[in-house]
Amino acid sequence: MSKLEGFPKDFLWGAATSAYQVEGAANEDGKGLSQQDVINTERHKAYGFADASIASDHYHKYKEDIALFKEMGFTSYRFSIAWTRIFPNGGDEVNQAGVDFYRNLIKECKDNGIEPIPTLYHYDLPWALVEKYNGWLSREVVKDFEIYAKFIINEFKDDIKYWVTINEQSIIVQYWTQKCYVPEEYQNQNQLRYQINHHMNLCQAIAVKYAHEVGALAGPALGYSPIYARTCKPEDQIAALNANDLRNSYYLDVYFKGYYTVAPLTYLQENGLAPVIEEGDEELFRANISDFFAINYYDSQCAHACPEGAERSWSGYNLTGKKGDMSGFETHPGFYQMCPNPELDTTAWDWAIDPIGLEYVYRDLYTRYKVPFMITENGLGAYDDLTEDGKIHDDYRIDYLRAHIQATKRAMDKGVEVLGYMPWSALDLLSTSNGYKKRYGLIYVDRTDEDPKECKRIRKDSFYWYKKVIASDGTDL
Ligand code: BGP
Repeated sequence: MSKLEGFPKDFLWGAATSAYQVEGAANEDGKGLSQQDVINTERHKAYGFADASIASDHYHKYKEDIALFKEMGFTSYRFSIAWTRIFPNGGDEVNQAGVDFYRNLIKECKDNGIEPIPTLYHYDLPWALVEKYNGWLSREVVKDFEIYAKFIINEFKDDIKYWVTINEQSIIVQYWTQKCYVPEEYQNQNQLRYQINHHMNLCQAIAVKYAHEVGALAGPALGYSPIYARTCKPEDQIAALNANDLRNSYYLDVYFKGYYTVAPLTYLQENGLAPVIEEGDEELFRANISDFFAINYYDSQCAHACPEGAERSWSGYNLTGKKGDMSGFETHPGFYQMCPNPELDTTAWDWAIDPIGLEYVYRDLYTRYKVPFMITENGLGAYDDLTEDGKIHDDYRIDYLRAHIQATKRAMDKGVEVLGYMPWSALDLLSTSNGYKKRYGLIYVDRTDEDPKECKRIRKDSFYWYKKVIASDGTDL
């Protein structure tokens, strides 16, 4: 087979955002509070990060933003729908203004030749459901999600071809109190991490079912990092396999094969961490297999063997943006321990930079699952400086994106099916872990954590670069 010259003509070039991180207008037009409105006000403010009330003001500026996307040549835009705009309190009482907002957003995309790719759920559960039954901790959430998913998929059945179901379940398990509101009395019950994930698996299968009923395609977005062994010692290789099984395959096997991967499930059972699975749950998974895999790729990870006697711990954070300030590494005694990779450079927040890791992911997963991929996140979180003459010279971001586009091309040249590339993020937005200090956008949003100012949009150097990339079908990198 001859190598593709550029990317295919119908390749979906674009970028991504999520509702609570970009929209703002948190209390406008009938929107209900989401758990992220509360988490960001209560906890993140303590670190000096902005909350979600204004964010990047996309709610009011979406037309201006889509005009900028068109200028870059986007043919796709991945955004998420805020459940609380549609059903402010969960349940079934529709807020028409919320439906209208997304109808207008979708129309604006289509009028500008941009394929709208919505995510159903990106961390922002209605707060009313947390108050009612502790949100994701309870299986009751599945009924509310079903009402929401069925409604919205039907509402936009004529406009949406690809539905991204749930964003980053594996990251939710890792960082459960940041991504879900977990009342303090439950925060030491780690089995609940996997129970929440099980409830999400049921929701994601239900979303796939409704998407299929209207002839659309659906797939999950998972934060996916390949895991290397720290050394070639057999003990470290097994540890890396264990980590890969628990942090990656445990999710993908449910989405694409309809069952939980046996080794990690056994490990969870032996350690009192396994979810309660009811009769019929796995049948639901098997009846509703996803069509594509939406990959959120930022970094690769590394693991080594871990003695039985070690203390269990979960993934740490770097809240300062100073290299080496990571608060800890996930440790599962007798199974694996995560660690930095001595071979790779990192971002200021300790995320390993590894474009070859993306090529590895494509190749490995295409061999194992043979489904099409789309990149729904990929990007470099960095401090950006606005120069006195109003420019952002983000050559570091261009280098990062270029290398990952090249990795995508190498995988496609080996026959891997990739539908599109939507890096994180279209414009600067509220980072889930670091407010506005850490930026990802192709478009600069002129605000700080402390001062939202006017949220003026400024084209970064990466904006002009990406425009050229798209115009040349990915040949002018
Ligand atoms: C992913 C999320 C996004 C996004 C990104 C960067 O996990 O899906 O919502 O924010 O990571 O992470 P952060 O904002 O923590 O830097």
